[in-house]
Amino acid sequence: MSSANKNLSLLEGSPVPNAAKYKFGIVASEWNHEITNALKEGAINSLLQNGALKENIITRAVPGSFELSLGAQYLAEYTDVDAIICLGCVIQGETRHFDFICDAVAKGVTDLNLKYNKPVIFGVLTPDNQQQAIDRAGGKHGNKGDEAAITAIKMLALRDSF
Ligand code: DLZ
Repeated sequence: MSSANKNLSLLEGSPVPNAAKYKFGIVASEWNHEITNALKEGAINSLLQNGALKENIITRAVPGSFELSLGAQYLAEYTDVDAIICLGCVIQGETRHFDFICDAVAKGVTDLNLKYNKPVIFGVLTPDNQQQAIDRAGGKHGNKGDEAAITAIKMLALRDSF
């Protein structure tokens, strides 16, 4: 997500495996909801386009990106999803709040991957401003929710390759 020029959904790479047999959880932040709703739509559309069944996609909301880790943990603990996609948008502000939230959610999500041995995808935008967020939520740099969904599918196929 760091490069302005990269749009994973358009990049050439390995083909996206079929997702029909997998269950997905999506947890999205209500902060910057116009952005996170667009990310969620992108993720859901991408899952469906790659074969996932609508009934195998569970979505939940959390108040802010800081809460994404616990929301994802609830999904891992209380449901049988194979992978979880965390979607948020933290816009750089004038205080260090941005750093605390980003650091916390990045660490929380990383820990959940290892704790549950499941893909927990970091679909959190960390733009400098609203326009950069719009550009990455269905705008000129694609939809990072779409990328997060493809990452989840590819990680599940990787697991199944062992
Ligand atoms: C408090 C806060 C601020 C200032 N900015 C954002 C933001 O840009 N994006 C986001 O997802 N959440 C933000 N929050 C809310 C925190 O994530 C969290 O919900 C609160 O600190 C309560 O734990």
